Amino acid sequence: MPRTLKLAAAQMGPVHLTSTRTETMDRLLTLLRQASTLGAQLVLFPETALTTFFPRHLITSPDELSNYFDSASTLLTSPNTAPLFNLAKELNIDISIGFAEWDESAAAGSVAGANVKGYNTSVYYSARKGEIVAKYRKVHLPGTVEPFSNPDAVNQLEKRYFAPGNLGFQAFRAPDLVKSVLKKGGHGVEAKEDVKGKGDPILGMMICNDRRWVEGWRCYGLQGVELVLCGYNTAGFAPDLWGTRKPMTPEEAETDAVFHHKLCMQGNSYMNSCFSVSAAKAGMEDGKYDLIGGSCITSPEGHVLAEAKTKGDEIVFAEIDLEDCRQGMEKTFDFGRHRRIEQYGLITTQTGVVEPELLG
Ligand code: CDT
Repeated sequence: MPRTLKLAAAQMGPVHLTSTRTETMDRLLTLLRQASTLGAQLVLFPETALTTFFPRHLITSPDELSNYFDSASTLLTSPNTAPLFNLAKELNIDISIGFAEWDESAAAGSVAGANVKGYNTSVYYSARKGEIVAKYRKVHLPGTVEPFSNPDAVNQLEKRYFAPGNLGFQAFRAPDLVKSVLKKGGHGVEAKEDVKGKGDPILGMMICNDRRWVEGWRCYGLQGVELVLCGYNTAGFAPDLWGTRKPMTPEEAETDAVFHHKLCMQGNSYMNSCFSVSAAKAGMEDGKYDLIGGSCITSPEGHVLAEAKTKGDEIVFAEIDLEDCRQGMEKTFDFGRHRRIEQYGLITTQTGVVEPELLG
C-alpha cells in the first residue's frame, strides 16, 4: 500500500540581529502559506528559526540573551510564536521548527555551567491533534564556550548558551498524517511483523551538527524511522571552527560545506533506509556571516529529490512514498538479520580516539 506524503522544507534567508520578531514571524507565515498552495502536509523550518543565529555572538547581558529564547510550554500561546501554530492548524499542516528553549526548570545550568540558559530544541506540531506531539533537544553542540582569540573568527558559542540535549533520539509517529494506515488493535493487525511499514509515519528530529554523527541516525534507524527532519545554520566560511590544512577561498569553503551537508543527508538516509528533509537558515546574516543554503529532500536510496536553488526564503517540495523505505529495510539494511552488535562495543564505551600502540 502506498503511504504518500507531500513534504516541504521552508528554507529561510538571513535573519539579522536587527530583525524584529514580527518581521521574522511574517516571513514564516508567508512560507507556510506558499507550502500550503503546493499541497504540503508537513513543513520543516530551520534551527533557531525565530531569530538570528545568536550563538555566534558573545552576549553577556541576561536581559538581551533572554530575547532569543522561548519557553516550550508557551509556544502555542505566546504572541511571539502562536501565530505560526495557529496558521498550521488552520491550513491543516504539520510543522516542525527549531528554537532556543528557555530552561524553565533551571536544570540545564546545573548540568553544563552557570551561563547555560537552555537547550537548542525543535518541536513537532500535529495540526490534526492541535498539539506538540514531540520535542527534541540538540545533542551535539559544536564550537566553544569562549570566543576565539582571533577577532575576525566566526564563533559558535553553543556550548556557552545550551546544555547538550537530554531527550535522546526518540522516534515518534505523526498522527493521521498519512491516509489508510494500520492502528493499534485495528483490523488486520495480527502479529508485530504484520504492522511493519504500515502504521502512522515514523519520524525523528535532529538539529544541524547532529546530522554529521552516524550514532544519532542509527538510533533512529533502529526504531524504523521513515523520515528524519533536520533544521540547520551552517557557516559557509569558518576556518577557526573547522580548521584548514589547505587555505581555501570563502567560495571554495562554501562549496565544500554544501557538499558535506548533502553527503551527510544522502549517506545516512541510504544507510538507514529513510527519507530525510533538511531546512537551512541561509545567506549573509548581519551583512557579515555567511550561511550555506542547500536545503533538500533525500530518498532512502540516497538520492536528492528536491533542493533549494537560492539562499533566500524558498520552499523545497517533494511528494514521497514511505513505502520506498521497505526495499532497504528488508534487504541490504535489514538490521535484524545483518547487524553484529557483539562487534560494536567501542561505539558506546569510548568517546575519543585511542590509537593502536606504536610499532617497535
Ligand atoms: N548550527 C550548527 O550546528 N552548525 C554547525 C557548524 C559546525 S562548524 C564545523 C554544523 O555542523 O553545521
